[in-house]
Amino acid sequence: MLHKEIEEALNMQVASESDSSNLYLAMASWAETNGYEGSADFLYQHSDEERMHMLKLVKYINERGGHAKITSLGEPKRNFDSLTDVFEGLLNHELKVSEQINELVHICLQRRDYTTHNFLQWYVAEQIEEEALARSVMDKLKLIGNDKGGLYLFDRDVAQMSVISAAQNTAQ
Ligand code: OFO
Repeated sequence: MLHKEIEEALNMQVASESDSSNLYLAMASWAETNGYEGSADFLYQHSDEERMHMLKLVKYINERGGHAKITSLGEPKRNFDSLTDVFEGLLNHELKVSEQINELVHICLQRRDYTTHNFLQWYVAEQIEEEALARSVMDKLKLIGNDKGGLYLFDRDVAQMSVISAAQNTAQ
């Protein structure tokens, strides 16, 4: 049975993963309507992954005798200045999520909930992959700057980049 504090913290994370999914969906929509098809593909896929992260939490909470609550943190940002603005936003968002996951892990240790601690290791590994991916995308964009040809090639190639999901590397 989940401790109330842990159930609440996990439910906060459900909302956060849903928020991530919506933010990346909004970014995908902006990219698609601004002619960046490759970036849109990348972001649509990323949005789907975040929804999967949310579902995994929902199922875990319910399996452990809690009640997963479906809430929303609000409407995501709709307009972006550039692709750099989009991917900088993505990197910063992932850094924030990593902090949230670390805080969750910390609460589990305080409450001696080693089962949830073990469950959360999947998210710890996933955040390492996602931060690394977001950083490498940003490094490419920094090199390109405002070069139109470079941005065209970036957009063509970014669709092939995806998180080598920790899910595939660890037991699923
Ligand atoms: Fe759910 O991993 Fe990104 O935010």
